[in-house]
Amino acid sequence: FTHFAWDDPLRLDSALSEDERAIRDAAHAFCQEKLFPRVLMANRLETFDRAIMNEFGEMGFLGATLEGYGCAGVNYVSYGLIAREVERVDSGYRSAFSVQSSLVMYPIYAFGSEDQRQKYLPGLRSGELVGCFGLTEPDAGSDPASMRTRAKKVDGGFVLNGSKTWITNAPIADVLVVWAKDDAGDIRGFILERGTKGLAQPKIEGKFSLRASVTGMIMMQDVFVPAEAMLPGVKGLRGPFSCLNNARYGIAWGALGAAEFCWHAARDYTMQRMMFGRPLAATQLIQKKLADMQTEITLGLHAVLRLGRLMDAHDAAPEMISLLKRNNCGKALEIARVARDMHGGNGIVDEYHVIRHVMNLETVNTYEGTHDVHALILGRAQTGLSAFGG
Ligand code: TGC
Ligand code: FAD
Repeated sequence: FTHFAWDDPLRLDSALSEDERAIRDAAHAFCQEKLFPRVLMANRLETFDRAIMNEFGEMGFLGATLEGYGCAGVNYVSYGLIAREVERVDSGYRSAFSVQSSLVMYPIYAFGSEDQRQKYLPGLRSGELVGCFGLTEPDAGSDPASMRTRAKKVDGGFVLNGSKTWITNAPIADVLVVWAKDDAGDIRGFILERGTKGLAQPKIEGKFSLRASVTGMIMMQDVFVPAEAMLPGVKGLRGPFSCLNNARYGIAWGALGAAEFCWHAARDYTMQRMMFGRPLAATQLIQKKLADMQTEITLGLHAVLRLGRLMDAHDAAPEMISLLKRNNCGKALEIARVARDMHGGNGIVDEYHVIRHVMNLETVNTYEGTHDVHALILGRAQTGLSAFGG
């Protein structure tokens, strides 16, 4: 037998290519040196530093899996490794990265016209433009098929009416990918631009989760867009769900980055903390908790690496993504809560960072399909029976 590395028990490192390791290491260094120092105050003051989008662009993170238009063209495993490093710092920063990449650039790339790609992708790639993705509505969250936003055909284009809520980056977005039903009742994607008459992008205040990410609404009152603003390449729920497949995959990696931070913090803290005359880490209960964290994170990472390999081989099904989005977010949230407990009273202070991850992971467990909605997707896949509606 060879050496056992406690922090990489099943050798994820050796399952990566040289390029993937280099991308991971560069992402780790950037996130620790540039993002980590500003997250405490950003979270405390509920602010998002817009310059981070340009820095992501300089690092080649934005739309990294896309080919051309200045994008890096890396594989899905690398995309996941970047998400893990960004979320090791903060889920809100990973949100900004994944919305821009998977929910804004991807649909323009996959379903847009060549003119739309040329117009938007270079600016989104560099971070000069910020995008957002409007699917959820006040009365249509888990069930986007029941959306009320309408795009009415008029001379030369469409008029959009409706509202979207809980939209990451909406208040700072220059480019808004909005999903609406057309006159035939089919869901279509539209690219809206900031400043268009009738369009408002208010901020949602008072979040106790993802405070370092800006979240808002998209209000549309008789917003006219030319016919060329519609994404020509997709019709129906397949459009937004195709984007969600990629974003959910990234979240399955990212949530484990947050979990790893909490695990390492709990280990370090309990090694130092003396209670009853010995380090907390010398007690059986604490060691069991550390072993559970190590086990779940290791299993989750190897599972998501397998999924990444399948995605790179164009051999992945959406249910595989549901399985790991659900499991890894749920496990990460549980690990963060236990790590918070292991820090005792200090665990509620933001300077220890664990409570911030606990609060963030509540959102991560909810958005992009809640934990229970993904259970229903998996239940339907194994029984053939849909438990969603009536
Ligand atoms: P259903 O009958 O299942 O499907 C309707 C049509 O869509 C197709 N489809 C998919 N296509 C590609 N990928 C997938 N994952 C797909 N899932 C479904 C399907 O084939 C069908 O196509 P067609 O051509 O036959 O019409 O539709 P349903 O209405 O029964 O769906 C049920 C359910 C619950 C699975 C679905 O509504 C769902 O997933 N709900 C969750 C909603 C959600 O995830 N919202 C996310 C909003 S965006 C967000 O949260 C961003 S946060 C980002 C951040 O800050 O990081
Ligand atoms: P609901 O759908 O009302 O669900 C409430 C509860 O009911 C959940 O526990 C759910 O699991 C449960 N439930 C729902 N249906 C069933 C059922 N059939 N059976 C049993 N239980 C059920 N959306 C976007 O479009 N773009 C974004 O950029 C975006 N960013 C977000 C950022 C943040 C910070 C947050 C909090 C949300 C964001 N969302 C975004 C919205 C997110 O996707 C939704 O919140 C999520 O899909 C759940 O919808 P809901 O909040 O309306 O909850």
